[in-house]
Amino acid sequence: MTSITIALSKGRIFDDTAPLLKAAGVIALDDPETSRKLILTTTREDVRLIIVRASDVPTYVQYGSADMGIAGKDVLLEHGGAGLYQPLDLNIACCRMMVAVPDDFDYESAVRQGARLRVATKYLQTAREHFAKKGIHVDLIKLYGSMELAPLVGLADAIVDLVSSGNTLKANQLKAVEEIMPISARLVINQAALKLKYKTIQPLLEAFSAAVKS
Ligand code: PRT
Ligand code: MG
Repeated sequence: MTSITIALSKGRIFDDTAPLLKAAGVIALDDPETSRKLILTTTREDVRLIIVRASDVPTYVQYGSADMGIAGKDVLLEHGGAGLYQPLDLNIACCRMMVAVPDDFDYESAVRQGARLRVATKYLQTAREHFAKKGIHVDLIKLYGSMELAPLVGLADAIVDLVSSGNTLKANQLKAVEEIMPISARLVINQAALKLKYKTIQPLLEAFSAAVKS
C-alpha cells in the first residue's frame, strides 16, 4: 500500500480544507484544535495528516516529508515554490494582499512626491516586487505578525498585509490603499512524489478538484 502524507496548518486552512478532504474519504481521527498530536491518522489507512505552521507547509512538501500540502498563495510566493507542483486553486481561505496606511496618511501624494516609504511586512518578496513594479521607493521592515501595530507606533509609514473583512484595519485606524493581489489556498504536491505515487495521488487530486467545483 502506498501511503500519502498531507501537510496543513490548523485554524482556517484546516477548517476550510476538511470538507475537501472528506470528499476524498479523508476524515482526521483527532481534532487538531484540541489534540496535541502533530501526526493525525485518518479514516483512510493510506492517508495521514501532519499539522505544521502555515508558512512551513511548502518546506515539508519541498523536501518530501509530506507528499502534498495546502498553503496560501501568500506563503507560496514567499517560499518561491521550488520542487512544488501547484495543480489546483482550492478557492478557500480567500483574502486580499493589500497596502494599508493610517487613516490620515495621504498615500497618493506621498507616492506622487517620490517619498521613500518605510513598509512593515511579513511578505518581503511580494512587497519588494510590488513596489519595484510601481517604481515606489521603499525600505522594507520584516515583521512576523501584527503588522497593523507598526504604523501606530512609528515603526513604518505603511504595511503590506492580508485583509479579509477589513475589521482589523478599521480597529486600528488604518485604511487599505492598494490591492496587490487576491489570495487563496493552493494544493501543492512534491514533484518526485507525484511521479512515484501517481496512482494514489491522481484520484485524490481528482476528488479535490471535483469538490472545489461543486
Ligand atoms: O498564525 P500563524 O503565525 O501560525 O501563521 P499564519 O498567520 O500564516 O496562519 P493562519 O492560519 O492565520 O493563516 C493561514 C492562511 O490563511 C494564510 O497564509 C492566508 O493565505 C489565509 N488567510 C485568509 C489569512 C486571512 N484570510 C487573514 N485575514 N491569513 C491571515 N489573515 C489575517 C491578516 O494577516 C490580518 O492580521 O487576519 C487579519 C485581517 O483579517 P480581517 O478579517 O480583520 O480583515
Ligand atoms: Mg495567523
